[in-house]
Amino acid sequence: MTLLSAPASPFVRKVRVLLLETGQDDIALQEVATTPVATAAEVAAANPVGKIPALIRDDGPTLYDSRVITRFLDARAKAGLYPEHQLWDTLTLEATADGIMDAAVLMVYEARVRPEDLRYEPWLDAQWAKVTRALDALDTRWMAHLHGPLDMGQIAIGCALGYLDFRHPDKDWRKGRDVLAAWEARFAERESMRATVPQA
Ligand SMILES: N[C@@H](CCC(=O)N[C@@H](CS)C(=O)NCC(=O)O)C(=O)O
Repeated sequence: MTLLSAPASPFVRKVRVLLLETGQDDIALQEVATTPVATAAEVAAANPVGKIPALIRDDGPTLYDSRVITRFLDARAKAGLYPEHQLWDTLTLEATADGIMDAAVLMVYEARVRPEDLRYEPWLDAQWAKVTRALDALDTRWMAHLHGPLDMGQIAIGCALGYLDFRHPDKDWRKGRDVLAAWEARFAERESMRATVPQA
């Protein structure tokens, strides 16, 4: 199987961390360069909405959207990263992480892809407001879950926070969030996280 990937993508990183955590080393990574205004041909062929990651399978149709791929690979390894007893919490936490990534990635596209005279500052501010609301929710609702046994919600949050450091260091997401920052510092020490630090 082949994973269409990019070294900076936080959504791809979720899949790569899961692969390392579950010892699945039989999946090839194929790096692609794709943006909303220049979709790579292999990405368009694999995923009609033109996004990575996409998992091209030998034994069935291509899977896309990181949440579908991680669920598939977790089931394949019988790893239990979507534990039945707290499934809806794990999925909601993963959705929170994906929402942070969506907003943070869109902010990068706004700055890099959109011509300067077409940029709209209130839109950027609104994306960042989504991120800060989600971070506040982590602080108030999710810390006990984050400190529990490893699951896909934690992996996704680790990747989302890592992406904020990578692309939006000036925003200083740690400010006023000491507990979350301490959790992130510990989580970032995992071998799987160290091996997948985003690269430009
Ligand atoms: N919901 C998707 C989001 C994936 C996503 O936004 N990937 C970015 C790279 S980080 C992408 O492929 N962007 C290209 C585009 O938006 O056309 C997932 O979880 O896989």
